[in-house]
Amino acid sequence: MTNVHKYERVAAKIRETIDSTLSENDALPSERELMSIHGVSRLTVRAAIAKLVDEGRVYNIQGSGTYVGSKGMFSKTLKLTSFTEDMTNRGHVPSSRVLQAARVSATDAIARRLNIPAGGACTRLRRLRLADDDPMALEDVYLPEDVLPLEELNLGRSLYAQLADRGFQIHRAEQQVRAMLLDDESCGLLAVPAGSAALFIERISSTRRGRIVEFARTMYRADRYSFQLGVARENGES
Ligand code: 16G
Repeated sequence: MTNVHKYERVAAKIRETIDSTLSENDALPSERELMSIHGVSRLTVRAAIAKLVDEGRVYNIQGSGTYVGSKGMFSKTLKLTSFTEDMTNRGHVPSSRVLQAARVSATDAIARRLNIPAGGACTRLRRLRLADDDPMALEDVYLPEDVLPLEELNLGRSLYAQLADRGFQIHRAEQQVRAMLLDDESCGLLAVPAGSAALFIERISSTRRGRIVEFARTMYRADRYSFQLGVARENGES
């Protein structure tokens, strides 16, 4: 059996333990204990934990250990992923309700972000994004028309998969994260009480060659999403 299968098997066992016996913020057994419980190497334990961190199931505190994350919460990491990938990695079924798909002229603000002339043609796609039929996020995406014209947009398919097929594999993104109050319409769509807050992420994504291919604004339900990021001191600081 290869290592890949082994760490996934260990991750599945740890998931079962979390679901059946542990609560939020409880500590997982130490690395050494997990090695002996599952009869695997440190490397395999680390790979299993890394997978669970990615899934938002657990979080690490350096020098202390690994702890159970909030149940029912999705933790977004710094990995560049699509909604479809995020949800499938966590074992949920993603779907979307299309609220708008249109050809629009870029306002100054949108044009600046996409690095196209003001008034330039864009494809706009607004979707309610769901996991297992539960509303999770409201997403409004603008793409330069030559990247993905409306006539070629497949509304039922992952946007990133379509971009990759067209040779626009997303390589990096600039993101801004902030809190935002949702208006009544958005609260209705997301099935949250009026006046609820959202975790708001703006993303400008580009290809390896530096071509900007999307400007996306996503409002995540604040009761279901957190944002996980590692921070470190610059070299030389203590
Ligand atoms: C994510 C991206 C969004 C992208 C979408 C594509 C963030 C903050 N945003 O929601 O920029 O347009 O995925 O999803 O992660 P899709 O490939 O499932 O259609």
